[in-house]
Amino acid sequence: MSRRLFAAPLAVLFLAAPVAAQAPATVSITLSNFHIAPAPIHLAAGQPVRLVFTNASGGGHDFTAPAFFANAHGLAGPVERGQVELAGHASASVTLVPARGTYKAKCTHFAHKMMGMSATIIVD
Ligand SMILES: [Cu+2]
Repeated sequence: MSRRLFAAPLAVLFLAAPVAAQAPATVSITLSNFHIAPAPIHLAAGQPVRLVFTNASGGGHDFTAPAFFANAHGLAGPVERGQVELAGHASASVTLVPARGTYKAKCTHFAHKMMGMSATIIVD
């Protein structure tokens, strides 16, 4: 058997490894009574990112941004109908590649947006 047959698959593994090992940047988003931080949420277009949502309060909140999640690629995590639901003191992690644009985010629990739970997501 020639050496060339072994060399080709090894070269592919070698080239693929650095890309696979590259972890996405982490951006922390905190929900509390009655605030979403940071505001605005600033992300880089086309760059994979891990969003870590933390509910700092005892009551439930959600992070609702249907257009933001619908336009993103490679979404992985507990997003249902454009929404991440967080019970008191819960956290959740969502990985995605955001698409360029400006999006609105809010909490849809009764009157929470009115009390301050909204944010703008700027992807550029
Ligand atoms: Cu809320």
